[in-house]
Amino acid sequence: MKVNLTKRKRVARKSKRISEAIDVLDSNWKDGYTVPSPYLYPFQWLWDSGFIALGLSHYDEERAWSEIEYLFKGQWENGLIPHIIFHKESDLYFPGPDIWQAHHQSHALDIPKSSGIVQPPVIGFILEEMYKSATDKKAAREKLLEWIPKLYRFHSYLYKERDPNNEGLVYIRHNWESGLDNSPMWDEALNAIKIEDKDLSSIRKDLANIDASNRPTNSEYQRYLWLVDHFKKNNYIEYEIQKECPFLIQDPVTNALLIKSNYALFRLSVELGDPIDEFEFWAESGKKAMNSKLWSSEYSNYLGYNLISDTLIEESVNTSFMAALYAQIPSKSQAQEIVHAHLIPFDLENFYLMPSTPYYSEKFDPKRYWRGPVWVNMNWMFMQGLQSYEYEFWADQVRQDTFELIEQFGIYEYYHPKKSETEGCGSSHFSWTAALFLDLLHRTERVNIHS
Ligand code: 9WN
Repeated sequence: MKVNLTKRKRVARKSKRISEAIDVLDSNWKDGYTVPSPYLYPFQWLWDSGFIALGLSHYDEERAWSEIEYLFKGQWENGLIPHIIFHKESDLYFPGPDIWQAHHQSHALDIPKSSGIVQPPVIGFILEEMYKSATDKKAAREKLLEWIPKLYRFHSYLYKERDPNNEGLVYIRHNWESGLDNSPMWDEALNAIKIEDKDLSSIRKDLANIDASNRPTNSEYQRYLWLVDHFKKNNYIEYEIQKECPFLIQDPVTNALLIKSNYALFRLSVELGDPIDEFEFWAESGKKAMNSKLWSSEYSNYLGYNLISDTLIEESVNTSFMAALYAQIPSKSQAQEIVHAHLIPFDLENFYLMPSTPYYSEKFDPKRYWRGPVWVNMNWMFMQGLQSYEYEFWADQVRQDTFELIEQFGIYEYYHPKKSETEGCGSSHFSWTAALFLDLLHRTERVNIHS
């Protein structure tokens, strides 16, 4: 009897969250695209829109396609798809277009204005998912025919301009490009930037709504802006930026997701009858390079590589193996090492899977952004990665924890991982959490989503 009641309560809570998730996506919709958060992130973001489009595709395909189309509206002449597109004005976010000043560059667009950096290239594998579930395959094929060449230009830009030694691995030149903004992986490179201390609290907009303990620190933010300034001074010309950029890092997450997208785009190009072999070539060489250059058997993980100091970054964070498993980069035996090192000893009783930074790390900070909290997009990748290597038990644990966090604490940007202290952190009404919650329900429980 008790079991039934509990189950009934859970079902009620789940269906309440489903309608909340749809409300979040509806209210963050801006006539063509979705903002990640109504008050913290009021523009269109690259990898957010990928996850959001996938969630939308389960109940409003038209909006899902539009989400992607709006990203391409911001694509630069050199192929770069910016991490933020400022379609409409808003003074809720810093740094806005006036700080980036990217629209003055010959290879950028005047309208829409945008930032001048990228974010993880997720759109390739998102499009494959959307194509699989599309109800009107003919219309979907038409979109793909138009968009695959655009993604080809984006990936070509990455390999041509950001792989100076032709290794099959692209670099990021700003921590924001990784999507994992203040991960401890970036500390070493950022700390090498010498700055004069200046208080940014009056210009930062994030601190107006979010507790400072959840966000990057003042000195981190100063360094983020130093890099933006360096790009501006070099007119966003890649080879000029490279010359004196203190932050050039081969990041495991960016590369894993790029490889995943390359494989997906190769398969889609075959499906359309016009195979683009370069996608497969990039995917294969990237995979090899990740396993030879970035894999560390000491940490049973992929590490970042700092091209300035020419060393591996000795900072093993969970997000790296989560994305690598999703992209099926590790061999079976490497996957086994990952599970043995990071999951078998995991303290399931006290922590939710999977903190972004290990809870035993000195750098672990359970509320601060990418230095500890659980993020739904990373869990979503991790669960599928574990499934693909047939670690069903662990995949199920990740699935259950993700549902429990959302159902119990609400639709937040990220979550404090310690069970005795868990709460939703960062922004409430966060779009990708809502979208991937819907996708997970559809994917794992075959729930039909209706708006
Ligand atoms: C900078 C929008 C973005 C996410 C990133 C997340 C955060 C921005 C910020 O918000 O970054 O791009 O101002 O903190 O770290 O992953 O895409 O949701």
